[in-house]
Amino acid sequence: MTMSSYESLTTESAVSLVKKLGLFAQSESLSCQEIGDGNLNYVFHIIGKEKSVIVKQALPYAKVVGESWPLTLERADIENRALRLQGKYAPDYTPKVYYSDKDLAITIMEDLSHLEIARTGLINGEDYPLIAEHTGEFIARTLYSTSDFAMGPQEKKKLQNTFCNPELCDITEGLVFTDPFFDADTNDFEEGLRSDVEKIWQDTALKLHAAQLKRLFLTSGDALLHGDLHTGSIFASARETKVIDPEFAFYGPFGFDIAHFTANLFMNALSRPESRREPVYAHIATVWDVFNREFTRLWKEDNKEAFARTEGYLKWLLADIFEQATGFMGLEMIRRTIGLAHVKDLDGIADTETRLEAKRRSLSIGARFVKERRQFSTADELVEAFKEGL
Ligand code: SR1
Ligand code: MG
Repeated sequence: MTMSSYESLTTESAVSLVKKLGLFAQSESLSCQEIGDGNLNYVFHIIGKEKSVIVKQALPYAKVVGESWPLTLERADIENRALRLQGKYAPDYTPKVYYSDKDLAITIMEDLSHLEIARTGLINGEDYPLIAEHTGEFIARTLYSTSDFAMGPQEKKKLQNTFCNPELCDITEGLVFTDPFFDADTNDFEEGLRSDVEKIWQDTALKLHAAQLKRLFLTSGDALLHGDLHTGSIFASARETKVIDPEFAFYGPFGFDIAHFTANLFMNALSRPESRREPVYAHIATVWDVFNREFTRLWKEDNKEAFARTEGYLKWLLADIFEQATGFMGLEMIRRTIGLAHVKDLDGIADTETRLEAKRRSLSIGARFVKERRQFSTADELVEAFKEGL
């Protein structure tokens, strides 16, 4: 079915649509609720007698700001195509797509409501013992499989051309890489942090590092990234992990996705009492171990690069990915603290002084990761530096 023009769905029209598509019988009584709590989209949860689905629709503006921030509907198509590719390379960790419509900007997919958004669970004290292993496999497989090494440069460039995503990249370039370092209108921070924030605006060395990392984001095209892999983009349980929402997908630097996952884990650690932080630290070590192991396995199994067996090449590449990821991780911690889009882990700390202290730690540790990224070479060293910064 194609519709020539966009219309935003309501709970009623979402139900009509899934019936019209034959996903449910016309006569079936369905319940439908809009459950989207992200920054950009509508998410309808439709439940029938024997099955349920999710209908996700992109809005022509950023929900987090309102209609004054228009946003391309093209992102729904990017998300749908990214989900299908991620489903090919990491099927265990990707929701199934049943239907998509470019004009309506919708994707109808597997209902994951038996799982919980990992950010919510982590805030409520869940540890999700397999989340880091699964996410490490997801990142290594999706990145390696869409890189020059797996696809060869010609095929990769053809795919890269179809994932340009300029508007969503512009959001990241502004909100993550630029605005927090200037007195920009998009910034949003508590008055109690003003002197810490002004220090960032005056920190020329930090700004130079941010500029270098931004350039890497602007110019590298290593692999098809998820592009927004924070803990709110993961559904989890004790046994299962599903990575959702790849609307920011584009060809970017290898280190970006793992950086966002680990930054959001560190910010969750800041929200926990000391006695509950170890499982989060263990996730940071595990995701790096698994990423390195899986990337190495795929590299050795199938590689189109003539230099693949050249002594030292893989080792150098993994070290380079770690260095850039450490910098991206620090930038994500800074922007989630003082930029437009915050995290509930920090904002949800009820006591004002404790919350401000946690946010100060997020800024100072984040800045250290950015500036000293070349000095770290293992996840354990990152955890040690984090502890030193507490
Ligand atoms: C206007 S969108 C704000 C943030 O939400 C998304 O999840 C991305 O992280 C983006 O930076
Ligand atoms: Mg999202």
